[in-house]
Amino acid sequence: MNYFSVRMRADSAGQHISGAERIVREYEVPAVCAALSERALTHPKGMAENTFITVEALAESDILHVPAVGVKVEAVQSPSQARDIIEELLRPMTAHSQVVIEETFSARNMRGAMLIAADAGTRCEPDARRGVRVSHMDACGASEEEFKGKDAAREAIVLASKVAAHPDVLAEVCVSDDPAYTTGYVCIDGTYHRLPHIKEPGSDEGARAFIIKPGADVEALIDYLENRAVLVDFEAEK
Ligand code: WAQ
Ligand code: MG
Repeated sequence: MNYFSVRMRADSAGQHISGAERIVREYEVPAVCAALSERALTHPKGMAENTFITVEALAESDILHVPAVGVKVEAVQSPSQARDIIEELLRPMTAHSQVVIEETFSARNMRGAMLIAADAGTRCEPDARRGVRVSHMDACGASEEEFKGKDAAREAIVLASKVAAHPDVLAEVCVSDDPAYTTGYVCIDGTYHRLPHIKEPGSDEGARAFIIKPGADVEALIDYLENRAVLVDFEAEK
């Protein structure tokens, strides 16, 4: 049986509102399209004016399986404490952890993630306003039940697992752009460190940054992040 990649992106007046990516079986395609169009219409950032849904067949042989990252919940009481923990986690990977934090908390309305070189602390994605959108991934064997509505944490773990599986990514920092969603994470060394209270409720902060190994082939990395179909194995967790 074939798999299909289903991708949604939605905007209003040129501003990114929502996006989602799934890999599902043929019989799930109509329900997933319906759920994603509803998500764009009921998004906390506002009802999307334009929603684009793309459905593409995938050959099973094109799909790479990767393990899910482990999850550790950090004890965090405040945004300033969250920043201290991010700093501490990133320190072994880059001398520019403050730059990473500054960039991640000051970006707004990006569709994708920024790429930051660990050695230079500089941005290296071709379109700094858009960033790089990780796509073509899903949880392996995840039921519709588990994805009712938006399970932000589970989707984030899927994305972080695809990203972490590439040898040129050293770490990821994520802050949701949903003003009501104040839990973010740092993923490093195969562990997803959940950080409650990463931002104040009501804040429009929100972005992702991937910290990239010195000498990485950035073009090949972007091709993997955008186009490689990846299923994340959660079996071991259940
Ligand atoms: N690829 C790259 N960057 C993305 C993608 C993607 N597919 N989706 C979102 N981003 C970037 C973009 O800059 C957004 O502005 C930012 O991330 C935040 O996106 O364990 O919901 O969809 O509870 O708001 C974290 C869950 C949820 C923590 C993160 O991100 C937890 C979330 P959002
Ligand atoms: Mg969002």
